Amino acid sequence: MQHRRQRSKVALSQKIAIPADHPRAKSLYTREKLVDGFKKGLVVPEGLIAHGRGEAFDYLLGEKTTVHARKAIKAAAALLLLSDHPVLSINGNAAALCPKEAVQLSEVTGAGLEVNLFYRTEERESAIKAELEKHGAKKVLGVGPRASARIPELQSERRRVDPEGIFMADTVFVPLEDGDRTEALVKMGKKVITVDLNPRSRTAMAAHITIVDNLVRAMPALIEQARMLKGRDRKSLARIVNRFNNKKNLAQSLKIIRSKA
Ligand code: PTJ
Repeated sequence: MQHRRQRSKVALSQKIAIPADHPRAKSLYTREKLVDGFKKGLVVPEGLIAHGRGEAFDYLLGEKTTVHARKAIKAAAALLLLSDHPVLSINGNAAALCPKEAVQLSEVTGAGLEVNLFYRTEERESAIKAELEKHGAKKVLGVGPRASARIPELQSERRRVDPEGIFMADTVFVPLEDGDRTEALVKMGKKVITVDLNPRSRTAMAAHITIVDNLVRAMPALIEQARMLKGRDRKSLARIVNRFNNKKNLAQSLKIIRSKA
């Protein structure tokens, strides 16, 4: 197992292999994935900065999935399963950090996969689509002329969405998102789930369910929860969602961060 991990690290970084027993090995490995994604044209330089900001919060959270994040993950899995037309919105960082998990989550929950970029270029759209397809995606929405619908009152490139995807979705999963679009999606009447290490970001506060956790830990946990909850009746799933209080959950995550800062 260790041997396999070492090998993949070497493959990711042409510079040096990260020693598996390094105290910050996981964090360094995640960085390498992003740098690799940057070199492949998936991630923008700004995405590297955004990740650094996330790392600071993660450090204060103890770099582990908290009990509060677990509650949010359970509620998010239940909501995705309850939704008629859920869509996972994939940006550059998400494509670099967890392409396989994005495809798996879409398969377990029946959610669509849509490329949506703040720094949108045709090259990046195609590179992200290809990355998702490499990991098994059969249909990728929001690329090229498909992104023909517009989110009202939004000026950034994130406004361009697929009429068969985010535009008609009842629930949108938006990891590492900017506040403007989250607020616009909520205004459109959609349920919004996010993963954001900053519990004070506008996205974290505007979403219905915010998972305050690192995307690289949250995604596998979300897939596991969705697998466990799949098959439960709608009443039981709705109870899980209704019991979740995002405001309270964010306050609890913030309390942990404050206690360490
Ligand atoms: O690929 P594009 O063009 O769509 O651009 C993507 C970025 C990430 C550059 C863009 O969405 C952006 O600028 O994001 P922000 O506004 O910096 O927000 C990113 C949020 O995600 C911040 O609150 C970070 O703390 C948080 N974050 C960063 N890395 C992670 C994270 N949250 C969870 N897991 C992470 N790995």
